[in-house]
Formats: sequence, C-alpha cells, structure tokens
Amino acid sequence: MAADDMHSIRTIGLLAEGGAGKTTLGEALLYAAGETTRQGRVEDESSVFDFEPEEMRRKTTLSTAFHTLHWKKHDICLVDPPGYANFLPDTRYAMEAMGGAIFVASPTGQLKVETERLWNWAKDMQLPRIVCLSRLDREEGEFGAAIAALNSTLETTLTPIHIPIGSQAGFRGVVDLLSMKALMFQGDKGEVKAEAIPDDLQGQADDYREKLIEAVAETDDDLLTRYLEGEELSADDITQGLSAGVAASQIFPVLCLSGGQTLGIQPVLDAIVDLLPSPASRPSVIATNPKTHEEVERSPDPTAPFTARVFKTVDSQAGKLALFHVLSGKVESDSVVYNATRDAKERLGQLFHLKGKKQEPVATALPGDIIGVAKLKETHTGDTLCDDRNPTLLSPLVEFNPAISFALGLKSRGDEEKIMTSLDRLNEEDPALKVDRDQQSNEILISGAGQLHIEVVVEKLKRKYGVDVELKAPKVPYRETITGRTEAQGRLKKQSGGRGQFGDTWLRVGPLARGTGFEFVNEIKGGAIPRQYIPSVEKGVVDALGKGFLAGYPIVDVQVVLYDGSYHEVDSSDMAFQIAGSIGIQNALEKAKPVLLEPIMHLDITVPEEYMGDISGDINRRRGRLVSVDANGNNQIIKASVPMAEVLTYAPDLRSMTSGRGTFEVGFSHYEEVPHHLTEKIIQESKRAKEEAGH
Ligand SMILES: Nc1nc2c(ncn2[C@@H]2O[C@H](COP(=O)(O)OP(=O)(O)OP(=O)(O)O)[C@@H](O)[C@H]2O)c(=O)[nH]1
Ligand SMILES: [Mg+2]
Repeated sequence: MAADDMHSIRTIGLLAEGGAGKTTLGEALLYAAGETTRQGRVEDESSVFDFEPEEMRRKTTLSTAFHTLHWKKHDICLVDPPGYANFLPDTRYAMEAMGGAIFVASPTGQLKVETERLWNWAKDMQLPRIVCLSRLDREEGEFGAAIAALNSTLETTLTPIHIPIGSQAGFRGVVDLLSMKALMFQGDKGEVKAEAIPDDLQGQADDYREKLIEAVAETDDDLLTRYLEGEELSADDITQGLSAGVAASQIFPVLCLSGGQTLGIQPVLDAIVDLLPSPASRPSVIATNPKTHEEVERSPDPTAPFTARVFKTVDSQAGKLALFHVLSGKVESDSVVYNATRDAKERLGQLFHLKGKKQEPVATALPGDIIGVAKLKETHTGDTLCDDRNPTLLSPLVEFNPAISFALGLKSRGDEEKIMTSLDRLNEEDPALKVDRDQQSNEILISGAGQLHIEVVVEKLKRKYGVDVELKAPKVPYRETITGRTEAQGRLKKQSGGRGQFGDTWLRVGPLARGTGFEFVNEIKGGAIPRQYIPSVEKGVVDALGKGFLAGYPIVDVQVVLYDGSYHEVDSSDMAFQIAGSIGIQNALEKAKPVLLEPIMHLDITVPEEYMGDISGDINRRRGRLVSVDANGNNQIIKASVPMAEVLTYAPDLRSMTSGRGTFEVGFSHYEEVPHHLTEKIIQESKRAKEEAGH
C-alpha cells in the first residue's frame, strides 16, 4: 500500500555510533506498531535489518537496511545504517534519503566521535533530529548530567520532552512534559497508561517543562508574546510549536526508552508522526538543467517535475536493485525516466518498498519515498533520475578517500577475470570500495575505509561469487626519477651474417618538475635518423623508463631529448631503433643521479584533546609533518603529511593510541624523494621480491 498523501509519509533514519542500539530500536518500533509479530534481535540473528550473513555473524550493521511500518494512518520508512567508522560512507549516502533522524544515545550521555561526526553531517544537511536515550533498562546515568554531556559534545541545547521514571530494572515509565502526566509502561509492547506525576519527580518535571515552553516560545513571535503575557499554552500549541522548531532544526527533543525491552516505544512512534516533518516541509533542492546548464529548483511537491537520487544499490532476491529517493514530483511503475547523469533513458519496471530483505510492490512513488527498482541498465549509485521533459541534474555524491590498500593474492591465475567482475559488482553496492592495479607488479589492489571494511569485502567475494583471495601486506607504489642532467649514446650493431640490426641514438636527459611525468623532444636535424624511426626511439625509451633503474619502479618527471644519431640503409628497422633508444636511456640514467620517490599522504585526524600530545609525537616518529591543528568542540583536528610507507597500518595504531576514540581520513598528496638512508633498503627489498617472483 502506498501513501496517497505525501503529508502522511515519514522517512526516518536511525543514527549513532556502532552498538548504540539503532537496529534494536528499529526492531522495537516495528514490533510496537504491529508490523512484526515478535521483536527481532541482533544478538540472536533474528533482526529483519541485519539480514546479511556477514552482519549476523558480527552482530553489527554493515550496510543500510530499510523497513516500512504504519502508525496512525502514516507510512513510516525506517532507515537503519551502520554506525562503525569503517562503514560510515554507506551511512552518509543513506542520509541523502532521510527526511529526519533519530539519534540514539546512552543514559550516560557519553558519545563516540562517530556520533559527533553524524550529528555534524545532519547539521550541514539541515536534517530535523530527535534524540532517544535508549538502554535505560540496562545502564545507569543521572538524567541532568547526561543532557549536559550531550549538549557539550554536540554543541547544542537539547530539549527533553521526557524524564525517566526509575532506572535499569526499575525503569517503568516516563514523565511526559507535553501532557504533564506520567506515562507508565504496560504489556509486552510497552503501551503507556497516563497517571499523575510521582511526587518526587514533580520539581524536576516543572523545571524541564519551563525549559520546553521557553524553547517552543522562542521559535514563534505569537507564542512568545502569549507566553510572556503569562498565558498558559495548550498541549496543541506546544506540539505545533515543537514540530515547527524540529522541522527548522532549532529544537531537538529528547525521549527516554529501552529498545531492548520495548519500553517507551509508542511515544517514539507518536513523535515520528507528530514532531518529525513530512517530506512536504523539506527544503527545495537546487540543481542544474543538464541541457541548458541553468539552475533549477525542485520542491517536494507531487505536481513538480519528477526528480530522484539513486543513493544506493543492493543485491536482492530480485537481482540488482537501485534504490532511489524521490525529491520532487511522482513516478509510477513501468514509466520511462531520464538518467541525467548518464544521458540515457531508463524504463522502470515494478516499483518496490523495502521490508528488510523483502520487497513490497507499490504503484506510485511520491516525494520522500524510498523506492527499489530492479534491473536498470545504465544507472549507478549517485545518479539523478528525472522527467526527461524537465531534466534535472543533482550534484554528485560526496567522495570518500580510501584509508587503506591491499594487494590481492590469488589462489590461481585463471581466477583473475572472475575476481575483477566480482569486484566490479561489489563496487556497485559499495562505492567506498576502490579497485585498481599496481602499476609495477600488475597485482589487483583494493582500497577502502579500513581493515574491517576490506575484510568484509573479501568475505563477500567468497560467499557471493565463490572467489577465494588472500590479502597481502599493503604496497607502497614507489617511483624513480633523476636529479642530474647528462647525455649518452645508445647504439645497436649486429651485422654478422644474414640481415643485420643497426640503430644509433644520442639522448640528453634532465629532471622535470615533480608531477610533470614524461616529455620526449625530437631535435634530430638533417635526417640523421629517418622520421619513421623517431617514434621507435621514443617507444624504446618509454618501455625502459617503465621498468625503472634502481629498484624496478617506473621513472617519472624526466625529459628526454633525442638530438643525434645515425642509421643504415638496409639494417635499420623499427625494432633496432627501439632497442637503441632503450640502451641509450639506460646509459644516460646511470650518469643522471637516479633517486627513489615515495608517495606522501595527507592525514586528517580527529581525536579528543587529551590525545593531542601522543598523536603529534607519533606523527614525528613516522617521518611526518604537522600541517595544522584546529579545535572542534572537545576534539582536535590534526592535519599532517606523512609518507605512505609509515601509515599503512595507521587504523589499528590510532585505535590503540586513543582507545578507539580517534578517527582519520587519508588521501594521496604528492611524491617526495626517499631519504638517503632508506633508499638502499627499498632497493634490496625490491631485488628480493623479484627473485622470489622468479624473474
Ligand atoms: N539491555 C539493552 N540492550 C540493548 C538495548 N539496545 C541495544 N542493546 C544491545 O546492544 C547491542 C547493540 O545493539 P544494536 O541495536 O545492534 O546497535 P546498533 O546501533 O544497531 O549497532 P551497529 O549496527 O553495530 O552500528 C545489542 O547486543 C543489543 O541487544 C537496550 O535498550 N537495552
Ligand atoms: Mg545496527
């Protein structure tokens, strides 16, 4: 059943660090709304969200899952993404499709950096948010202190609409600050029954009620006047003011519950319906018309031109499913749309809503809907689908730089083709995975957000495609260059018996600026070498440069000038001049002071302040250089540049240095000369590797 009115749609994401209780809360919401007949549990592998084998085994969400439910005539789509740092790119893409978010926090109010990061993304995206203190059945925390801690870490002022009654095993209800009643839990779905507020909580309830009314009044002049004139605001006034404040990201209500024990869940369902906005009140998106390059605005209105973002691709029972989020207009099953990113038409077959690993057919999609559609031909994650008479191109998805790379060891040579196609298919589902070739060894390299991410990729390769690979130690793509200028002759002469071989070249070499690559200049005058052999010389030179001189790494940033030579009417040939060029360049390199270059990475490290000293000392030991240090709340953001060879295992090292509280991003910056004392070691290692490979 599809909602026929956009105002009754809610598309709500669950956001927080790993292990916070997002999936558990999602299961509790499905069960309390009667969508499931028993509450699924992460720990006994019965969650409808964590259905992939890799997730079940690890008891953690690795890829965003979706499920719809109905509550008070509303269609709610729950979005349950991962929380651990290695999988946050997937979470960030899923946030594109959220119309509001529930942040899940603990009763102590202590947060990890992942939650802060998610909060900041939500802030940048103006995503309306409510905060749920969950796990109240298990963890002890003083309510006021928890709110203060959250306010300080998130740099905001949260507005409780609940205070908990009892804690841990005694958690039995919440004071509802809107109705000023105690809502006591009953039955296994935690239905609530209104009673009078317990005497011992009356004072605290009055204080928080005052704060709530102030927060609401501040969002609306009319309410503020009435409040200042001493008028009692009605429950409806407050709910309306609150929902307007939430929609405008000015108020962030806090609710109290236990996902695990299904306590206080019904008020969360009510809050989704009453406080979080429908797609109709989301801001318009600004995009471009790909044909005219003019700016266009698309509002969340079913009568506006259809525009949707493909934010994820999943492998389902029905084959490859593209998931899109409708931003404006509407679309029906079996219609033809325009993929503005690929300039291609796509026929959409049956449209689906997602229910865990299952799909439910729907006829029409409206703004706010998340829709799955199978077997699109041209469409990839990130693409814009739209009405071809009103084409719209959304800005591309944010890119995440990989933090770690491994070479793949193959069990047998013949597997190569199969591995590449399997990796391509995994890449469709997981844009944070990068697949490359090592230029020197031709090995397949896979890069991702962290070791765990890559390990999951290897597991999926085996389970889904039956390919078995092993991860080899991460590789450093060294390069070589020259620091001196010189000239040399390259001469090939074989003229004994049969047809001879003759080619003779004179080459001048010199260094170029870092990052320039290779330049070949022909200065032959008077036909000393016939014109048709000039490309032959260049080819010989290029081939030789690719093989390196010191340690077998490609030689870059050199200029080679061919300025003289000679030839033989009969014995000269394309091959003879290739060989002569190659000999010439090797002779020249020997005299041109070759050196090794190593890749330098830029690191962006976010750590709580107390680790600052340890981190900067460690960067020094890794031959790195601090570029800048900036405060961000309680965290320090350290930017540094460090040789790649020194940060191949930075993820586990940072985790142990900061007890898991630091995060980082890393990307390629530039090449620099390897310090003299390390050069010999790299040359020896390369020789050994070559011998082992049987060259
Ligand atoms: N007692 C109790 N345990 C809870 C509650 N919420 C979550 N847990 C437990 O905490 C663990 C993590 O919960 P999840 O729901 O998987 O957390 P998540 O936020 O989805 O974690 P990731 O998917 O790894 O990001 C599980 O073992 C849950 O059973 C709760 O309200 N009470
Ligand atoms: Mg989860």
